[in-house]
Amino acid sequence: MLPFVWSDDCLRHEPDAEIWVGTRTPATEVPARATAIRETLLDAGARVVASVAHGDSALLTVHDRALVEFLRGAWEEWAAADLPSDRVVPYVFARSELTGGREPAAPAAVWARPGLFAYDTMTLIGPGTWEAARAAVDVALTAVDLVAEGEPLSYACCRPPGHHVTRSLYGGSCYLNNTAVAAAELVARVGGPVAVVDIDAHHGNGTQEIFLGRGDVLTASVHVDPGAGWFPHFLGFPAENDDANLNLPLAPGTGDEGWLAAVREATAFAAPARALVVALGVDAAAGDPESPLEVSAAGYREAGQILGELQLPTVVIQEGGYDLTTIGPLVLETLTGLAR
Ligand code: SP5
Ligand code: ZN
Repeated sequence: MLPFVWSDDCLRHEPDAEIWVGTRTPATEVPARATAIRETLLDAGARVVASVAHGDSALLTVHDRALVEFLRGAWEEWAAADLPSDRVVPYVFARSELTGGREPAAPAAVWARPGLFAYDTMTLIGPGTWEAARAAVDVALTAVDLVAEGEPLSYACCRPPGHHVTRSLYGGSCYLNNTAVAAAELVARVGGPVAVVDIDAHHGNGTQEIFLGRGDVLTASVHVDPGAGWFPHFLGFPAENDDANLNLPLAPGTGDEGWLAAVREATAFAAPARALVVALGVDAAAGDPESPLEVSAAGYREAGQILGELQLPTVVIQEGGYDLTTIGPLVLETLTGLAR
């Protein structure tokens, strides 16, 4: 039976809202996503493995210490400042061009600090955000442990997601890059190269940036074309491709056939690897409120099969997927395909 790793602490992040075009809109990355997946997997007979606490060493191989320490203390510092917002949200951004590439000064105002680390206004921090984000890293590392100890396949049922976080910046509903931590740890445990195949509907820009030029982690991402107006907007194009990175942007409305062809291409790119990380977002599915890719449940099962044919030790990390009625079944379909 497939082992899936779980921590109740992943439920502690309740963003409540996203600030989008200056407006407070309801949060899409909610705790019920994880509980819905958990219910479906338990009903299907999967085996739950309790997450084990890990130190920060793997985390600090992929993220700057300054980002980690900011996230660790951000809510406490914000709450103590008695501000009129109940979530940490940036209002100024320390763009490197603003300071001519020099290090920006450490701002005296608490409300200016998020602008050193955030790249959007959608990714709010509140009580429990740090605990959940850090717990998600532990879930991912526990899933790596299972595979390093001989399981052919493990699944990290974690949130908040991570693939949009770069070495030093958070955004896209993500705080710590669980997928990147898992890939880096697999390199250390199994040996490189390790491949990340990201089938979330959005480009895995953070993972791409973290492993750029490293050579020991291959990154491939299948996603809705940012050039058609989709997050992360500035990245995810074929122009970023090289020997170790493959972007496969797809037009809105692509559907199973085109999406699976791209998944096959990404999988072939991953073939030289000794271990595989699947960044599993199920937001490419038809009916998902956050993407227009129109993939079916059968498509997700086939994607799992295609990835499974690599016959590599495989760690699956949960990324996006926002339709609460289908998120569990879509994850189960993918894992079932992978396990065949
Ligand atoms: C991990 C993941 O799937 N992150 C996706 C983040 C992209 N969110 C983009 C949201 C763009 C505007 N949303 C409008 C608000 C509707 N609720
Ligand atoms: Zn996504």
